[in-house]
Amino acid sequence: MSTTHSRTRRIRTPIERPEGHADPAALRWMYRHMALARALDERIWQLSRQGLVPFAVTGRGQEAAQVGLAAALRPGLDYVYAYYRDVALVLSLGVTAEEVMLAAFGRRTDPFSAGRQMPNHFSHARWRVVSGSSPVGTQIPQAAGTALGCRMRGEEAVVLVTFGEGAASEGDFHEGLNFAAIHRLPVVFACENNGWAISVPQRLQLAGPGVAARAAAYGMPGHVLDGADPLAVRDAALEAVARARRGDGPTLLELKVVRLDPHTSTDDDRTYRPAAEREALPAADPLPRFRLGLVGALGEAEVDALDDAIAAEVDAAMAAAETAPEPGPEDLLRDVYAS
Ligand SMILES: Cc1ncc(C[n+]2csc(CCOP(=O)(O)OP(=O)(O)O)c2C)c(N)n1
Repeated sequence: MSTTHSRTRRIRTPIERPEGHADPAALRWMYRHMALARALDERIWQLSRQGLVPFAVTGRGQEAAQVGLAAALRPGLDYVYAYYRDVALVLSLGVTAEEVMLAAFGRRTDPFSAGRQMPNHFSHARWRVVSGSSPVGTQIPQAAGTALGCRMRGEEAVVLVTFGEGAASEGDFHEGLNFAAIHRLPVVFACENNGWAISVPQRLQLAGPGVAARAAAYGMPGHVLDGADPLAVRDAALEAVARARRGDGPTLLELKVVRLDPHTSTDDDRTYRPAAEREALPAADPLPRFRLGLVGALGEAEVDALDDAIAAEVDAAMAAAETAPEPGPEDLLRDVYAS
């Protein structure tokens, strides 16, 4: 399948195509963003426990699925509606560790919202990460609308929108998918299904076989994927993106992932998550598994060096964010109203 377009050839997709699964540069790129997201999440969680940042929500366990999605996009040309667990996704697009830290600390130079939004409400004009709202699922019809806008303007962009399986129970899900399918809009709907919506397990969220099974009713392809396998996710996302760019319409992907942490830093999942499930989480963690494969491809020394560089990057990001200025009253309405 070819996804190269003459009009956009100057844009380099993070993972050059066509290429084999074992391409070391692609594996290294994936690991770097998975591990950087993990290290950032863990540091921000610690900072929340120390009272230095107000709140933390992590994507731990979902990183592999996210780098797989990002690998199929053209950063800066395609639009992305990321949700609050998508640290690895936005880092893979070009957002920096420092920018994520600035948002965690709520600083004026936080590019997502100048310190006015909750952490992980990603928004970045350069990388076309579109501002989202906290009500879950609202991004889904917005993504369909953006795709319609792209078509009306003659832009070749594809829109990726991510959300949890809990958000897929909102009416917004139906409206967004139905509209996008009818108008064959270039959208990739990606449900990162971690089995929980705060304390609500999947069995109390949906009675059918899963989220992707609904795709047939909308008249679009739906695929269930192992979200711990970034290469499988990338390949499915490439197919979905190619279909969207051809004008054949949207695709629904359901990526089975795990949520390694409580819902947020203000949640205690021991109150509702069975002990057996919590104990089984480390074995389902995609990161050590992927690291093992990378050591096989690159050697231990190179992967260790990569880990060291990531740790240093997180230290530097934290130091820069800690000393960055707070927003002031004059920032309150910045970018809120058109002048
Ligand atoms: C419309 C709406 N209802 C409830 C909430 C409170 N809330 C925030 S996150 C969340 C869970 C969403 O679960 P899911 O979509 O599965 O994503 P996950 O957090 O598991 O990744 C809920 C209920 C909200 N933000 N918006």
